[in-house]
Amino acid sequence: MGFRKDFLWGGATAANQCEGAYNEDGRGLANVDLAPVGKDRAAVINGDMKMFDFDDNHFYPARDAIDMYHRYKEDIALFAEMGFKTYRLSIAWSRIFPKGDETEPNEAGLKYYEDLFKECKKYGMEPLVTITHFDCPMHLVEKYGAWRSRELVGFYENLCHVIFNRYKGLVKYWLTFNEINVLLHAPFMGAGLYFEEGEDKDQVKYQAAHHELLASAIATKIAHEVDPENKVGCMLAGGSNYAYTPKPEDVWASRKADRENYFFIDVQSRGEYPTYALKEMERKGIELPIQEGDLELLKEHTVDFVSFSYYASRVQSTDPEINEKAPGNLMGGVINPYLESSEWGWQIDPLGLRITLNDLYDRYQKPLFIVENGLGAIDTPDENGYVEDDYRIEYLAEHIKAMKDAVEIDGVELLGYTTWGCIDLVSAGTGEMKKRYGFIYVDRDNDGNGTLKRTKKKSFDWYKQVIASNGEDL
Ligand code: P53
Repeated sequence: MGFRKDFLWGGATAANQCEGAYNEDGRGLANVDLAPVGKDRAAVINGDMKMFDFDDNHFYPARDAIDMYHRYKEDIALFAEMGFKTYRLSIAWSRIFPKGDETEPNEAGLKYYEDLFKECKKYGMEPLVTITHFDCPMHLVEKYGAWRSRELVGFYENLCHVIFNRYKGLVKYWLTFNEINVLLHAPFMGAGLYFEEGEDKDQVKYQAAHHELLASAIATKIAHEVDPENKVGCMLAGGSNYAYTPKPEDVWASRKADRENYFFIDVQSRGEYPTYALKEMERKGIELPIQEGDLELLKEHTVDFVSFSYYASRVQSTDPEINEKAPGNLMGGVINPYLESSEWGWQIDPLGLRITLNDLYDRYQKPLFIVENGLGAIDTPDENGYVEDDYRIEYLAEHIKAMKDAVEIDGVELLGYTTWGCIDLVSAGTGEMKKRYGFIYVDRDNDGNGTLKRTKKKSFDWYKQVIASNGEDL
């Protein structure tokens, strides 16, 4: 009983939230570099405020982030000390193709990740690589309008050819697009989409979605051709929806909210556009730019496993009186009166993780992988820089128990679990440093001050013991 012997315990990061070195070794500028911390961030990541270059009135935290670009050896050594079996990270597209549409890759960028993967392997850690974690080279944004253009499919295909060949034997687990459904909710961050005045936003988003889905299928195809050992997953911003009451209208609203998310995964995992979505698009006058051969590609190259992030469940209500929105919840929904919230208002629901695992397993019948989960909290180090983060330990322990129930009691097939932000990093939603998820504290604040020194938190030793006991000792 318990977790499988080869269960992949580990942690997760994304290039733009930890690497920094935004203009070193030939790296090109990307959309994610241009999301400032503070009040304008939401408008920028939504594609409503044009931010195609840096200005003096904003602070851009991704530029330097936690400087992992230069410190990855130290950081990976710490992950290894915790006993990580896997480390989820993302490739910065613009390190490999600085503009995105070149034919020849940038060797310095390729070499960087090769060294990093070798460093992981040195400790027996399996890299789990997100090909795009919200990033898109700015040149592709400016010249082609990012994923609204079909040409992006070809540029992404080139990227895949290059990385699958170069990292053959070093990387086996791949994710095509991080939280692909975020495209609908934060389109500039999710897919580089900035909207011109008068544009039909829904049309642009679903058109971009088709291109990403196609690119994902092509990536899966190439990955399998280059190395049959490769395993490719899709990645959903997960968290099942609940009905606020048993009123059928509320139940229906929650089902519809689930489907809006499943839309992408339905295509990536089942290989077909679901009828409910096609009908909805027809009603809204949205046209998918489907060309000959597209549907066959989607059908033939479905993913090997389904991965997702889980922070909270969501609640839908149709009662106009129940309108207090759950804060920080990109996907909308109202507050669940039965749950506690984090300092950022994200509601804490461990059982919701078991529910989400079951929903996804019932729907797709493919192995699952939880690739993000964790608590963003304010940490206060003592005079030695030590953080006693019992709140984080409690959050993670409860969620691990729930996932264990899903495995042991419900029989869900689960490949692994990587906690989000295993080392403190820049928040995607807010751009803050003080929203911390890590087992390792990084001395840096929201304005970019600090020594960047790494210090183990209390949760560091705790997670080490969780991994050593294969999830028994919580
Ligand atoms: P932060 C919400 C908003 C933005 C990105 O989020 C999100 C979510 C959660 O659904 O997705 C993931 O940093 C994302 C990570 C991100 C993490 O959630 O806003 O894949 O890049 O850091 C946590 O607290």
